[in-house]
Amino acid sequence: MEPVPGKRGSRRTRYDAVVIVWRAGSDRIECGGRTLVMGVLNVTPDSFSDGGLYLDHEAAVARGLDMVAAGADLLDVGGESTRPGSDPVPATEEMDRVVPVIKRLATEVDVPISVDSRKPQVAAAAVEAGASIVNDISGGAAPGMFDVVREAGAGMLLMHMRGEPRDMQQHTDYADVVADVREELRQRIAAALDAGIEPDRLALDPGLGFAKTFEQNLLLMKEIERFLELGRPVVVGPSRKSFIGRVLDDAPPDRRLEGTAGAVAWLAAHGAHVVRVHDVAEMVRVVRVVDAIRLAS
Ligand code: PMM
Repeated sequence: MEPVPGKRGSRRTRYDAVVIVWRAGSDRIECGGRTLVMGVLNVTPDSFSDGGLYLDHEAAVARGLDMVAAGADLLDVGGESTRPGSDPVPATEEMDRVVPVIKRLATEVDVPISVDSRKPQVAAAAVEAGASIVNDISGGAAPGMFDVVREAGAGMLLMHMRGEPRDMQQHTDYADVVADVREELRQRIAAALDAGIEPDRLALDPGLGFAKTFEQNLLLMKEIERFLELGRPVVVGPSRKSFIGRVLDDAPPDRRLEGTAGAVAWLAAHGAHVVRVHDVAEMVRVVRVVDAIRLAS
């Protein structure tokens, strides 16, 4: 059935019941039915909301298993904090953090695993260890990253960012944030296709909090439907981010659960295919209710 572009008030909207398959290794991830939940597993000492909790490999694997038991559809394993102002971690250290965890999880869970990394060496080692998706916050900027993805037949999540985590908050000058981020993502898709990656391996993320001001984060969420026009699965990561804290009178990361639920509910209701979250059990329950309403007929 053809979606009806932008027709408010009609029974069909431009986003419901349009299924897109995201291929990643031998995984086929169906996007466009119920909202999928990607659980965040940061094996880092310093991530903004869960840094230090899962640096120990056993604790990280246990957390991954818990998230799957709580209903995570995907797991995203990262070994480098990318909070604003953070410095890069050497590739060897990042690999030491994520590879053993991915290796263990890949044998113990059925859900696709992504590696959250900008480094081709880390991505290659992670895919070898059993990850089927490369989640790259730089949208594949590093030379060789697209080659790793193509050769492995991996899926790729292209996130929008400008600059580096160290200086990204100095690159928030947009004429029209939604149009500009969408256009810059379109260019990253074109670059990935030029490098020989198959189109159905790609998914997109507007990169909340990465080179975005408070208002820009809100606008990107408000207009999330416009990213669906790029024709690939849309992943969004609002979880515990500072714009939620700012709305809630400067609530710290551990007091942003309900705010995250509000953002997740909005995104699920407006067609985001995947939400990337820390609080999997709670957000699975949020999207189940939103989806029951959205998909009612
Ligand atoms: N946010 C963080 C890290 N990686 N990857 C994607 N695709 N989207 C995001 O919004 C995103 C990301 C920020 O840190 P966190 O791992 O603590 O959420």
